Amino acid sequence: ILFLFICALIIVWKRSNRLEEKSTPSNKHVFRHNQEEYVDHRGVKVIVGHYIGNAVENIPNADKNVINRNNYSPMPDAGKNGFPVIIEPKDLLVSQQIFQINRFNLLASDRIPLNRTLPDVRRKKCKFLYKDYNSYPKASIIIVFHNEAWSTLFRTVWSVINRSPEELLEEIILVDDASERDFLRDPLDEYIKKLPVPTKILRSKTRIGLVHARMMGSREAKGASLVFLDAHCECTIGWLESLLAPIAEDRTTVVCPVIDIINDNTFAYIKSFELHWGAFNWNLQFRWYTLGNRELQKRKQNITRPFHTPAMAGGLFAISKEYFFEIGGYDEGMKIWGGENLEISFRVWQCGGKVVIAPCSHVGHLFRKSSPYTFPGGIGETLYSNLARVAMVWMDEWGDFYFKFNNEARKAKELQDVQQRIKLRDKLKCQSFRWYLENIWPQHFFPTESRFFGRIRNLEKDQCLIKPIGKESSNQPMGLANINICVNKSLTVEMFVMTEDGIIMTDDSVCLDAPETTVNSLHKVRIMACSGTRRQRWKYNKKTQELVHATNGFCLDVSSSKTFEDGLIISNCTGVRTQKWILEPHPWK
Ligand code: UD2
Ligand code: MN
Repeated sequence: ILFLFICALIIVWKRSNRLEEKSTPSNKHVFRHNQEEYVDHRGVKVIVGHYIGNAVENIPNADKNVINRNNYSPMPDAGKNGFPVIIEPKDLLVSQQIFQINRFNLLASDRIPLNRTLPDVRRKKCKFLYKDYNSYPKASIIIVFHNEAWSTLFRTVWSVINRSPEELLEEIILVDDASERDFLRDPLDEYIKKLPVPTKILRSKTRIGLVHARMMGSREAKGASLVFLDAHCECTIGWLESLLAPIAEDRTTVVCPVIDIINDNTFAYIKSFELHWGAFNWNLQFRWYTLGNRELQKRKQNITRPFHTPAMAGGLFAISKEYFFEIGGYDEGMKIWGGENLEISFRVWQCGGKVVIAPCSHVGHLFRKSSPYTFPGGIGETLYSNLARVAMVWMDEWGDFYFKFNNEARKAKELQDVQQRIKLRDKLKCQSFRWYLENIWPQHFFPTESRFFGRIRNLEKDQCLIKPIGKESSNQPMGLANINICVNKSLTVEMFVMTEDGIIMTDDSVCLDAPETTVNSLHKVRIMACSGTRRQRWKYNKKTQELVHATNGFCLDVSSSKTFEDGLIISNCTGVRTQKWILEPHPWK
């Protein structure tokens, strides 16, 4: 029986993969769950990444009646305490079909009670902190949605109601961004009347996107602080007081929770790494990066204290209402989805505030691999116009860098009018992007005037250092560094930055890494998460054209062994041509 069961599972799993493939749009802007794994210098697997969704116009295999019905049908113990929901084989096919509606396992979600329990995932010390409710600004919780499922939306709402101190909850504001589902209208209106916390619903007749929807909610809010949530979150105990306390201390602090993961298939609640901060890569995609050594040491001294983050993920944060409007709310030139998280992060930092992550506040978010809704105007056009606005208003020279390597954004740029936002920047007397990079994110991997930026070419092979990309890189154990034919175009995968301290790095905060001590004189060179440690330091000798590992004096070399052809190694410096490198600068502005 067990054997048959396993066979059934395998068959269904295979089918599900096929279903997924079929539903991937052939749109040229397909954005994947852009998650990559690296093994860092300690041998710990590090996942950097964030996805930007891919929209589909139609929902394959899904019955329109199913879409339009609220099928919430709780089973008392399903998903209890954050455990995964197991779908029996007989229901698997149905669950896969309706997966397409919201791009998560709706069948599983509909079985989990709206008030399911969740574990207390905080560090023990957190439990004794944040008790001074009277001094914290009361919160208006703002949840915007477009075509959200009933069960995820109201599990968000109930997690707020059940796990927030009553004294701190002013109200809940739901903003419906032109949803097309009937159950989100009258049934919802009736339902929220009965909730124990004042809850209202605002509706937009036309699709306005999340920035405008959040602005709509903010303008109506009565609380001294605004707390934004996506419509598929679950808050855990202690989440709200630890978000509000830093605002009471300094009203210009914008506070994000640690974002835990709700699995899109099983709805299991998974605690995520606290040792991350939010930033972005050369394409302005938001990414989580591991903290460097110095940062880690600082954190260890007080692990409950909110720590700085260069950028926020976007969906989940608390801010003083007064301060939110003072610094210009959101950029209302932004459409539908994307980019607003970087815009508000840059603006807050550059204009005198700060963005922090409160380690005692844990909120689960349902991460999806693709986006279920349409992007009127096209997904690429929407996202790139939003990002173009960010670059034009806030990034100065690094905006030019972004446009240089990003054709779509460069096209979108022409259509943007950002005068109002530039005026705002002047009015608030904000700092430059250089200031931001130097002071808020000194570990950044962008080019500067004092760094080399360009190709690193091997003299013997006439090949260039290349960043492992795509799937191949994750199959390659430990991200081995490689060289490849130098392309004549400006390809970012061939671009490297070498800092004054000899760190050779590239996009997504990955660095050229080799062991400090070597037993024998042949060692593979890897691409790993930048750690700021000595094993990632190199010296370029202009005269001999050698790239020497700073700690052991070995030279960067190209392997000629059959099993590791064209892979990079360090070996005894002998003056051979495979150890000679040309640093070919590339104009980045
Ligand atoms: C992330 C953020 C999200 C937002 C986005 C970039 C987290 C956990 N989530 O993507 O909040 O910052 O990056 O823009 O950090 N929505 C509307 N109208 C629309 C589109 C979306 O109301 O036209 C709602 C949607 O129903 C959801 C929220 O906006 O409640 C965020 O959208 P998402 O969940 O698709 O974004 P996500 O989590 O992929
Ligand atoms: Mn979301």
